[in-house]
Amino acid sequence: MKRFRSCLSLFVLFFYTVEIGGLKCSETEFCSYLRDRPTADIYTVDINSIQIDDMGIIKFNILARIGYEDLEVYIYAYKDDILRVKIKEFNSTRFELSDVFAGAPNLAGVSSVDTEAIQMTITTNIGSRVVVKFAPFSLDFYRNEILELVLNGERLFVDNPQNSQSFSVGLSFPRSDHLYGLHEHATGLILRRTENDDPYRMYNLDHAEYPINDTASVYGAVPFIYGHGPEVTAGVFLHNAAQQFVDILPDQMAYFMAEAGTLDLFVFLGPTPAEILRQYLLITGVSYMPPLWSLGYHQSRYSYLTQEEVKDVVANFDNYNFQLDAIWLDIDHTDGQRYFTWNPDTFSDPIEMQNNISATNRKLVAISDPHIKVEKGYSVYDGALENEFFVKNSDGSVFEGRCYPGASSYIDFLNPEARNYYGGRYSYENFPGTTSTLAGIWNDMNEPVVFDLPEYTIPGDSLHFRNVRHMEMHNAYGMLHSRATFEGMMQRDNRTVRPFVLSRSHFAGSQRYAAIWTGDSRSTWEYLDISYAICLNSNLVGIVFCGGDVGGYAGDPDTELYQRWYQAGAWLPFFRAHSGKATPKREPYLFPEDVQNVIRNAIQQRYKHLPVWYTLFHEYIVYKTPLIRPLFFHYTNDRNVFETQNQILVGRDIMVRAVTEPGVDAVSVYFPGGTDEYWISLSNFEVQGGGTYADVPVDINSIPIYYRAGSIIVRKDTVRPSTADMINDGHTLYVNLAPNSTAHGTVYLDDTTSLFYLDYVEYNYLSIDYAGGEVTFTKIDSHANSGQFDFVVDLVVTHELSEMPIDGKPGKYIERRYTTDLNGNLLKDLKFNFKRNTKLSLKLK
Ligand code: NBV
Repeated sequence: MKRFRSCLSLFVLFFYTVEIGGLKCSETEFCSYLRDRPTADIYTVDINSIQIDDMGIIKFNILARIGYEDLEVYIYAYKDDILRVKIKEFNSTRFELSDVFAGAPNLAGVSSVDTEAIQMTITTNIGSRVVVKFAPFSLDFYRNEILELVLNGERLFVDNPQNSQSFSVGLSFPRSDHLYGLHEHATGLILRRTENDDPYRMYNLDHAEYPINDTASVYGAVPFIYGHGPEVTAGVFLHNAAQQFVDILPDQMAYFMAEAGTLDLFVFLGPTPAEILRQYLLITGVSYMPPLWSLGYHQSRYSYLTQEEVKDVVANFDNYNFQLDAIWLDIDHTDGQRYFTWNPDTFSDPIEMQNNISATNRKLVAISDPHIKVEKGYSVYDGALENEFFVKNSDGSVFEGRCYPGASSYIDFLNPEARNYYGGRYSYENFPGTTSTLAGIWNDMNEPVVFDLPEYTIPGDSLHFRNVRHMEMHNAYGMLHSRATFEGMMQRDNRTVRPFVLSRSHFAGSQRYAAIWTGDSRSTWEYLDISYAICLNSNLVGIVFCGGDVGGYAGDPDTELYQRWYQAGAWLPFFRAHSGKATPKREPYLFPEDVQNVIRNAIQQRYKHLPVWYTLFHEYIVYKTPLIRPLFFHYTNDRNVFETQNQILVGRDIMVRAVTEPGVDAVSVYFPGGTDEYWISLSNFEVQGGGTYADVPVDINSIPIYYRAGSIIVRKDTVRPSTADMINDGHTLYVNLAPNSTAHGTVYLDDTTSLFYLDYVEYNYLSIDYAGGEVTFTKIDSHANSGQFDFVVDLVVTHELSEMPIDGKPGKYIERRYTTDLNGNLLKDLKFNFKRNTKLSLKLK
């Protein structure tokens, strides 16, 4: 049997990258049962059971038809137009997740409950209403008299004919044109109808070279969905980490079918996409500021095989003048895939290698997967075994499955002590050969992957902490892995340095700990294109630090695709080139000079806009706005943009049109906004008006980028090898005047690496406003200790509309450059200090 197993795993390994597909609904018991079930009104409200406690939590029972089980319903009204509905059996034994919450949501209370013969109307203290229909049972959610969401009683099934704890619920969004969210899938920005297809699957799996346009699950799952129409946006989060399938049905209905866990729904009443995301992030949290270096360019490969090769790659980036912030180590740096060790032959002096990297101002990121080699004497294994920190089989023995190191056990990240133990492995003492230059960790294979088992993952009946079955928490495993890593790295440096973690598997709440990437793509145009849609969606569900492997993971991109990938990748939040084992080497300096130039420019564009990315991160943390945004996020009532996915907004003011099609000499661009919105092209002096389309000529040297008129874009234009080399550089302000000759922007500054911005409020956040030849800087957070963060401006560039676009003909703008103020002082000598000042201004000459 043993021999058969290992042959099997070799076979599995061989087909590993192409074979993993995942089950269809019809191949899983719970989904085929729930999906084919005819609608039925099973429940009526027991009017005598209605109770409201002191906190304003409403509870009542719903009585089932004969043959079904009665249930209890809880309704909570939270501040900020958030409602919550929990439905479960009396004395429910269902698993209730808790690790997703960033903090306890604040109850808002209820101002009135009006009970009539057929329904009860709950009015919350903030004015939203829930109408509970008694017979048959259903729930209607209103904000400002607009019916935004309906929980359909006829699609509510919480009975357990197979004793499986599965359940289903139908939610419709009556005011929506489209549904969005349910990250992560490769079907594009909008969720498509599935009644003639397979439902969207939410089950984290290693899905290498995932088919595009398929509703199969990929690596992450965030069961959060938006319904958006011109008038209003509503959102729902199913707070449940078990496997789910979701059908998208007529009338904008999402029919959730879950394998296990509790039916626990958060309802967000918006009314805008920005409000929906803010409401969701109030519950699930946001990240710390990332270290600035992590927003730079990353170079990776499976694998850089020796310490010499690593040093050589970094040296070549300098020799060929490519900017770079981090070099990555894939699994081959370890001693036989024993994480927290080094291969003694190929990485014999890791400290010297890190010192060498550090001397160039770069960082190192190393991979660390959750499978732990079964081997007595391997200290990570021994410690976890002794403390019972591994996932167990249903009979209580330690679970073992095959992964890269051979027989492996899996850390039980649901157990806080196991997380602590694992996190502690990252200390300098427990991970010998590491220095602070190893500033980031990459958590891969954390769906988690087990090679020799069905669906390449841990069986559902395996046991976690407190006997929670794996099936109940499966989708949260990777999130908890990255949490352990993040907390371990934070501890390693005694909370003096911001850690950076990249995680492949992710779930609601992952944004607090890790960046994500779009996994094992292929080097084809379709995968470049879909990386935009996937990252737009991840931004919509709050996991904002997202990117794709630049160049594609598997295969060998032709030079056109390769260049386009760099140009597009530079505008996604996480910017890393990575490639698979079998691919030819493709570091940018290996290409002919003309290709190098294009790539160099794309990377430089990224570095020039780093103040924009950094400020956006601060604004994400404070205002809960995503870094990149689909156009409908701001142009909420323009139906032309509801499906746009290769054209994105970076923040509010930069619009990027990725070129994701080969051989084109023009691409179609839509300019959103009303007649008072104008878009200023960065590649020529043209201006386009809101609400128009244009075929914009492109060549290989750049992609269409626009600044919004009325914005101030803060850049650092001096080209330096890495972000650390740019710290003392002054800024360039690009002042894009609106027709009324004003413009506005913001900038955030701090020390770029520590937590002093949080612990000692040491940062500077400025509003920058232009009017009448004068730029005014105003401190936004008056309480911040901003004394050490002088704002230095080397150059001001104004873009002034000189000819308005008419009848599809682009307008023109004039560019002026200012290096001195009105008194003839060089701008770069003026340092705007905010120790005592809250407002300073600069008059331009
Ligand atoms: O660690 C090797 C690879 C990694 O390069 C890739 O980015 C991951 O998505 N990893 C998957 C393991 C499986 C490779 C076939």
